[in-house]
Amino acid sequence: TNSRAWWHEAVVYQIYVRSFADADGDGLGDLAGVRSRLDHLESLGVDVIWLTPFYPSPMADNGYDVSDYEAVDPRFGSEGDLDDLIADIHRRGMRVIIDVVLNHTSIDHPWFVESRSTRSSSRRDWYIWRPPRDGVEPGTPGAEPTNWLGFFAQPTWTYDEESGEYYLHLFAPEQPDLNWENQEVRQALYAMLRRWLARGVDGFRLDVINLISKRYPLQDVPTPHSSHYGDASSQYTCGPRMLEFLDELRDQVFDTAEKTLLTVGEMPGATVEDGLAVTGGERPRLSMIFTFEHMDVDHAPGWGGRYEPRPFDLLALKSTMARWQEGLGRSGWNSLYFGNHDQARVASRFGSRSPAHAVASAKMLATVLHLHRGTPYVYQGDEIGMRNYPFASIEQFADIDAHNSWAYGRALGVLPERLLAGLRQNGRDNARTPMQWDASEHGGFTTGTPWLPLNPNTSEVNVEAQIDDADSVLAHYRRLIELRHSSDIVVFGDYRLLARDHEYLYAFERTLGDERWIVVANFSDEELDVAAALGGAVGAAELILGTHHEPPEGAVLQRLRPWEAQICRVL
Ligand code: TEU
Repeated sequence: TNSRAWWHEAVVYQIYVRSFADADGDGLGDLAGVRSRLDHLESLGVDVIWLTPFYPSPMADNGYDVSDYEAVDPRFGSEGDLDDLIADIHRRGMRVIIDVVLNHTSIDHPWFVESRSTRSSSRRDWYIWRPPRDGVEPGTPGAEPTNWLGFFAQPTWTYDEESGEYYLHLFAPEQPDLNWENQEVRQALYAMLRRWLARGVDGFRLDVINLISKRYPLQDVPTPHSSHYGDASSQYTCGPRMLEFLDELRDQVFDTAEKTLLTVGEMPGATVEDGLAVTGGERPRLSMIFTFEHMDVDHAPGWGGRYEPRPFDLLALKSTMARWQEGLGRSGWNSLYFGNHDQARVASRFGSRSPAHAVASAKMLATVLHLHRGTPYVYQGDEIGMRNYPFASIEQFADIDAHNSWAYGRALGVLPERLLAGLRQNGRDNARTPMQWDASEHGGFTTGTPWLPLNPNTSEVNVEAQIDDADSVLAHYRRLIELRHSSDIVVFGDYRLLARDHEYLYAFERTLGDERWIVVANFSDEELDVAAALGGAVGAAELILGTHHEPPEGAVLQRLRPWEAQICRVL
C-alpha cells in the first residue's frame, strides 16, 4: 500500500439527496433535510458523507444531467444551505465529498446550448458531433454515425435537425457526452473542480470517469441478430487516453488541494488491471474506484443482463471479491460496496428470502462487506436493513432506465411479465424509495407527498424502531464501524479467502503481524458446520463480534445458525 491516508481508515455514507430527508415538504429530499439528520450519521460513526448531485438539472436522470456544475438546484435548497451543510459536517468532525459528472452534461447546460446552436459555434467541438450515415435518411433508425446501444437501452446518438448532425450520448439523449479530446473542455472542468475545493469539499465521487476517453475513429460494433444496435463498451471503457486524463486531473486539481482528498472513480467494466493502474503505483491517480463485477453475480451475462435476473451465486460473489482483494492487495486500494442508488437493495438480492431471517441476513451481509480490506460505503437505508419495493406495474417506476428498458424489451417481443419481474428484482428505484426514519405515514421523510412511495415495510423497518435496540441492524452497523476504527487489522490486514468452493459459507482470514482473524458467514436458512467446511485446523479462537444476540453455544467457528456471521480472533 502507498503511504497511509485518512481515507484508508474511513467509512463513507452515501446520501441520495432526493430520497433522504425533506425539510420543506415538497416531497423531494433536500440539503436542509440532510442537515437536520446529521445526528444519525454522527452516531453511526461514519467519517465521510457522499452527496449525490444537487446541482441545477432538468432531472432527466435525477440530477446526473447537470445544467450548472457550480450551483444548487432550488428544489434541493440554496447556496447558503449547502455552505451551512458543509460547515456542519466539518464541525461534527466528518468530511464531505461531492458527486461530479464529468463525462456528460445536461442538454440544458450553456456549453451544450452553444455547441448545438450552429456547426460553426466555437463550442461545437466541446461535444461529439458526427454527420448522419451516408445513404440513410437522417433521423431514421440506421442513420446514426455508429450502431452503438447506450446504457439506458437506446441508441447513443440523437439527431439535431437544425444543425444536421448527430451528437453522442452514452446515457440519455438529455446527457450529451463532453469531448475530452478538446483541452479547453478539460481545463474548464478542472477549473470548476478547483473552485469546489476552495469551497471546502474533501473530495469527489467521479461519475463514470472511465468512460471519458473514446476510441477513435468511432466505429460500428457487432450486433446480435435481434437488434440494429450492439454493445459498444469496448469502444469507450477505460479508453486509450484515460490514464493520461486522470494524470492531468491529479496534477492540475487533486494535488493542488491543501488537504488530502478522497477521490473515488465510478468505473463500470473496469478490470483488476485497470484498478491497479488507477489506484496503485507511486502516484495513485485516484484513492479508489467502484468496480461492478460483484454486482453482476445475479444478472444474466452480457449487455442488459441486469433485468434478466439469475439466482444469487455465492461462489461467483466470493471469487470476484477475492480476485479484487488479491489483485489490489499489494499496491492499490479497494472500495467496498454492496449497494448504491443504481442497485437493488442488497438485503433483497443476497439475503434470505424468509422474513424470519431478514434482520440476521442484513447484519451478516454488512459483516462480510466491512471485514474486507478497503474503504466501506454504506448506502442510505442499508444500515436499517431496507429492502426492495414491491413494484406491481411499470407505471410505478420513475427511473428513465426502467422505462427505456421496458420499451426496448417490449419492442424485441419480451413478455411484460418477464420484464416486470426483472425490474422488480433489479430496478434502480428499489434503492431510491425514501429513507425510513419512523413508523409514521411517510416514514418521517416528508410532510408532503413523497416523490416515490415509502416501502410498505416502513412500519417495522425504520430508524426510530432501531435506535435504542442493541440487537438491531443499526446497532450492528455501529459496532462494525467502531471495530474498523479501533483495529488496524480490519483496515490493513492481508486478506485470504477460505473454503472457496463451499456453496453457503463465506469464510476468510485477515492477518497483520502475529494477529489472525477469521470471519465466517452462513448464507443459508439452515445450520452450517463450519469446522467441517474449514477442514478442522483452526484452533482456539475468541468471538470479537457476531450477528446474533445469543452467543454461539460452545466454541466459535464450529456451527453457524442461519445467516449468522462470526468475527473471531485466533488465539
Ligand atoms: O452510473 C453509471 C452506471 O454504469 C450504471 O450503474 C447505470 O446506472 C446502469 O448501468 C444503468 O443500467 C452513474 C450514476 O451512478 C447513475 O445514477 C447515472 O444514471 C449514470 O452514471 C449516468 O450519469
